[in-house]
Amino acid sequence: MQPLIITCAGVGAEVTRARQPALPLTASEIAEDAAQCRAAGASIYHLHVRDGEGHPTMDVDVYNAALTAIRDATDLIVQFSSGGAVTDSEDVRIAPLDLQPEMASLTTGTVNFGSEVFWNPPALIERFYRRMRELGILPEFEIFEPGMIANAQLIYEERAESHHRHFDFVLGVPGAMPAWDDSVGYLAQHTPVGATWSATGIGRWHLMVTKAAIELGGHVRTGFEDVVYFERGRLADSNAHLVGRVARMGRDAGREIATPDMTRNLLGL
Ligand code: KMH
Ligand code: ZN
Repeated sequence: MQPLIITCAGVGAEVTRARQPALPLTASEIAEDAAQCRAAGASIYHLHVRDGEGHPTMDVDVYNAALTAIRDATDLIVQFSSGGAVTDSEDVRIAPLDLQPEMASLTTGTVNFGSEVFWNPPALIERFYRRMRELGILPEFEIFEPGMIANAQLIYEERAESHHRHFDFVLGVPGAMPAWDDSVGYLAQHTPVGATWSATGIGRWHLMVTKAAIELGGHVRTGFEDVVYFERGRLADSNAHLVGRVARMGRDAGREIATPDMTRNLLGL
C-alpha cells in the first residue's frame, strides 16, 4: 500500500469556536496549527479562512495572509477550498485561486447540505476546473455522493486532461451520502484506475470511515471541519490531536506516513 497521505481540514466554514474552543481563526493561529499538524503527520492542509469576527470569508487578502504564514512555517501542501460556505457566490468562491495554491478542492455536483444546498451546477464546475488547470492547481475532487465521481470523470475526459486524479470522499453530511458500512469500499471501487482517494466521515462517522480508508489502501482527511470530538463526550485538544491519532492508526496498520514531498510525488505535483 502507498504511504498514508493525511490531510488536515483544520478550519472549515461551519464550525465555531463555541463548539470547538481550539479552532484556529487568524493567519498566525492557522500557521501554528498547521505546523503542529505537520509534526503529527499531516502532509496537506485544506484551508478555509475566517474574517476578524470568525465568520467564513473568501477574501483574497485573508487567504493570502494564511497561505504566506503556512508557507513560512511549514512545507505542507496547501489546498484551498473552492467550496467556501453555502452562502458564497460563484465569483466569490473562485477569487482566491489567483493565489495559485498547489491544490484546491472541487466539488463536482450539487448536493443538499443540512438544511441548505451546496450549489455546484455544471457551468460552475467547468469554470472552476478550467481556472485551476490554467493556474497549474491540482483539483481534489470532493465527492459527497457517487454521481460526483462520474461528473469528475466526464469533465476530465471531455477536456482530454492527463493530470493525476485525486478524490476525497466526504461521508455523513446530512443530505449527502451516509457513511454506510460499505460506502468507502463502494466509492473506491468506482474511482478510476490510477487515481488516489482519501476519505473522511463527518462527526460520529469519523473513526469508522478513517479505519476503512486505511484498511482499503486509501488516504485520510481529518480536522475540525469534519469532526470536533476525539471520542464520545470529549472534545479534541487540537487538530494535531486528531492527526496524531490517524498517523498512529496508519502505522499500526503497516502504513508509512507520507511527508509533504512524498505526497507531492504521489499526486504528481
Ligand atoms: N463548506 C461547504 C459548503 C470544500 O471545501 O470544497 C463546502 C466545503 C467543501 O467545505
Ligand atoms: Zn472544506
